[in-house]
Amino acid sequence: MVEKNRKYLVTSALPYANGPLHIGQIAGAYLPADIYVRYLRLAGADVIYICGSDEHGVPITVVAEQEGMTPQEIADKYHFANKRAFERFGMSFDNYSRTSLREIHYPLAQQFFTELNDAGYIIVKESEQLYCHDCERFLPDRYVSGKCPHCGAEARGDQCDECGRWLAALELEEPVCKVCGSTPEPRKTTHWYLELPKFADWLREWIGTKADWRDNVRRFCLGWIDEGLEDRAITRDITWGVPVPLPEAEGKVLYVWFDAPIGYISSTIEWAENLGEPDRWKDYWQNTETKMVHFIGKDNIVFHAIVWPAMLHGQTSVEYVLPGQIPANEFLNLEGRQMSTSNNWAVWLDELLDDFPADTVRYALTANAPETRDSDFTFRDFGSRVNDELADIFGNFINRSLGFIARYLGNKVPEPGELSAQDRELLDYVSAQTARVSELIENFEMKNAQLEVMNVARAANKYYNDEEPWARREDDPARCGTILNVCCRVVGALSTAMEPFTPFAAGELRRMLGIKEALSWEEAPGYEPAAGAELGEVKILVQKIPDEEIDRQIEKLKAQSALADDDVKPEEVTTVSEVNFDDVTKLGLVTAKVLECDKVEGADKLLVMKIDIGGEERQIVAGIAPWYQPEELVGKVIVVVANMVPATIRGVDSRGMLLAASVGDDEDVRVITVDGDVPPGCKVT
Ligand code: B3M
Ligand code: ZN
Repeated sequence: MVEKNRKYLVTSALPYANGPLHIGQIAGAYLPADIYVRYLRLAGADVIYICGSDEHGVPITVVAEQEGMTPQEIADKYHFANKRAFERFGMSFDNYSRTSLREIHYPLAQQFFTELNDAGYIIVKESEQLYCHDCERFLPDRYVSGKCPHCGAEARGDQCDECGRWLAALELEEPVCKVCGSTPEPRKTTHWYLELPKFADWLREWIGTKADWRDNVRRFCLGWIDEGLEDRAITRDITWGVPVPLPEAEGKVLYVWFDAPIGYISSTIEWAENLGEPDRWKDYWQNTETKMVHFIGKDNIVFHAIVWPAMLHGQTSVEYVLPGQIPANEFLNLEGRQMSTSNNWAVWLDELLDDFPADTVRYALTANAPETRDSDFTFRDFGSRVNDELADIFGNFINRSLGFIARYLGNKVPEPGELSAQDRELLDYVSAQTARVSELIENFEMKNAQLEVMNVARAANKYYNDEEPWARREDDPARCGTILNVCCRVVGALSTAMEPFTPFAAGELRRMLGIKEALSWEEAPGYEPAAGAELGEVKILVQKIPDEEIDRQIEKLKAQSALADDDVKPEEVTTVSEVNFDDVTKLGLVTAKVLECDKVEGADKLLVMKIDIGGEERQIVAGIAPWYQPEELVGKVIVVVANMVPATIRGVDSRGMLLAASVGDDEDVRVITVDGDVPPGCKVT
């Protein structure tokens, strides 16, 4: 239930102003937040929705160097472009600011630093940083790439996208300067470090109270704290950013992840100033009763759930509100592969909106939202979501019911007679669904929420079919009028229920019904239009997308991408149905050590191996001979399904199955091995 005497402060991650927005970002941190906020407003909550561009640090300077512009020019270019794209998409920010806002953001970020420093949470250390001799400069963050020391994936100097860890450039294995390609070397420099270990106990206790956080966020944080928090450098040797407010730190700026979240506050201050009530921001930020909700993608969890709360907690002059919820979404893939801006394997929001109405994009992204696991956007799925669901179910109901009134009933809301059991059943369902949708949205289940709203439109279509108003028009006009009156009520309810998801269509519904101000969440299900009121002109609500248009989009994506044609096989994307935790544990996955391995005579694909699964020896057969010599596997710790039904393969007994990754169409097959020194027989989940 929305708490009406409480303030809500909702944010979406501040996107870097270093490139256009793609739909993966939108599905993760923006659209779900906009749904939440639009709902809260309709439900009567006191809510502000804050965002802005993240304009500092290496993410900006790297692109500036690539494009031969100054960092400020890059920030200007993408700040305004992204702001505009968000507007076209129907994002309803109360304020969209930027962190290069000198008058507000700089002093506030510096104050955060100073207070933490004065309170003894910051320590200055001389340490080695990577330095490029050819470029004659230090290489912070994204100026370096190399291998992640934790998972071995190719990582940037600030973070590993693969395992989500926050890294220091110096930790990378085989580092390379991204500017000139040479190998950088460590050199001494001085930096200021946030002493995270001092917050560990407090953080553990605080996160312990967050029983309602999503599992992925809680587990990730507690894991991080248990691994042991480290001091983290919060200054950098570059010139673009907020200067470190210490005379001895000349030439250094605050690390972008230090100043970025403070941007949430400075954006709120700007909002208050624009309102002419400059202190109004304090009602939200300096109020521990505020419910603060940060929508982010999963790669930003550590900064929002660990570093940022520590920064807020460490302030001494005021008590700030702490994050109440951090709905972190998983990633959206594209046509079966990871979205990649460097390979141009991405769909840019602005370009998509040139070709399709915002509501269709919003609908399809929510229907396929990466809420609890990664999901996949495909253009075919986009087409069928729009055509078979949004147009055929929602659009169709509106069109046929209001169209009927326009054609046969003088385009006026008909007089209702006594309501039948069927009428009441439908209207009760609308009420019950409205309540259900509230619950889902408040639980950040936007995908299910949208599905339940669509179920209202489904039920309304069925009602319309069953009641057959067209068949009663001549011999029972009163009943016909009642049916259409009931339909108008449902259209009214939908004009509010659809508002968070498809705000443009919702506005159209209001226009057709002559509703000036959106109906509140509370009043919408009981909406009764005034009989005799004239309706607006009925227009088709959702245009279908022709197949050729979908083909064109797929071709365009292939053509723009730097990937080889063969790598792009959109039609072959396999989608798997969702499983729950129990399904996974049923598998009986354990680690196993390969003791012996041999070819199977007369079967050129098979290898037979003796494995140790923890005090028990087993024989298994695996079809991996084309890709492995037997001796390569001996001694490796692999993962097997230990509870496979026993089988005899080419006359050889097999009691288990090993896991392997198939690259391409079995062009290569790689056996899954275990990172680190793990004994056989460990449970794998
Ligand atoms: N700019 C990373 C990102 O755009 C970063 C978020 C800042 S939120 C305070 O994903
Ligand atoms: Zn990693």
